[in-house]
Amino acid sequence: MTKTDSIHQVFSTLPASEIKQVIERSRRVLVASHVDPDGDALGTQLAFAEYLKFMNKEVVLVREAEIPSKYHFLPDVETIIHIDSLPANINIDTAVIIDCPNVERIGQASSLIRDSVNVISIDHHRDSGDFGMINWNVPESSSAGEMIYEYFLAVGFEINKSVATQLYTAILTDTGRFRYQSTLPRTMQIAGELIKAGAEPKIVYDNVYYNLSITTMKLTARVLNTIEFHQKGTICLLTLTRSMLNDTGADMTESDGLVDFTLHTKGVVVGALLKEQDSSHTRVSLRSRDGINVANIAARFGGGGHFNASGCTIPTDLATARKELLRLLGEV
Ligand SMILES: [Mn+2]
Repeated sequence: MTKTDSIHQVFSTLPASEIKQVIERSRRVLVASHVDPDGDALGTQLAFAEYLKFMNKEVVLVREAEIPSKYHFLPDVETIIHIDSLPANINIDTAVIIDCPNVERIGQASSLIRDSVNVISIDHHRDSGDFGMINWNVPESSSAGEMIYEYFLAVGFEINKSVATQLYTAILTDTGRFRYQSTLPRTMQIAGELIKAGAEPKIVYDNVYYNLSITTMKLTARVLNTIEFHQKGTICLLTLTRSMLNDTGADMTESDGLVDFTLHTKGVVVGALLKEQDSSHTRVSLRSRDGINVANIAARFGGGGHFNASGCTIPTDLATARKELLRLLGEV
């Protein structure tokens, strides 16, 4: 398959008229995505809701966690209501589930899906299951955002500035800022069309990536200050201690993404961030490139993940965990 073939892949499997027919027959539609929402989940949920409103449908958007503040700029994000605030007897007849390989991923909202509900699944995960009456899955697609764009194009839904912003955010974040291999010519064409329709790249980018809190930046500075290189500069280690959290006022969630700094250096093929949980637990996040499998390393400590990104917990204090990890990495 050449890179330009992906568009055919998406279109050849797109059940646009089937999806549209189910929606036309519906009265009240739930649009759900995975718990711990990311840009792709939130952007596509909101964009699809706009389309449903255009189709004169009642829309139910739910969440069970807080929406990360970097996504608060998304148009209409406040229309996603907490599951506890939903009327108890709300009856939906259709559920559109986006970016989820199985129905459990939507969390508590799955309790709204009774047997009579028509389920439409739109997803791009490799391990996606057929749990709906319509299952549209394109693992080659960069993002659910890209798939929703193709659907809107197929049914002739005109994209306004809000929808363009929502879908652009979905694609930008799920491609790692247009960096992952899933970024194909078609991905960039769609991004271009979304800019034409009103998405503002700088505004989206600044909100998502250049909007960190002072505590996060202070924690980043402290963690970067611990940088070590081993094995002739092929291994990079970063360390986060409990006292760094105390000193900066940051919490552990603010360490998200710090491990990625380990691969910023030329020559480094394995990176690890060691996070002190307590005196007998150390959390380790691992990253790799050049065909090195860090899922194996995480598995040695009962963890798991992907070939190039994994994690585990070592049941020792920080100093011992560091030694154990370096010994194992020395054998790679
Ligand atoms: Mn996604």
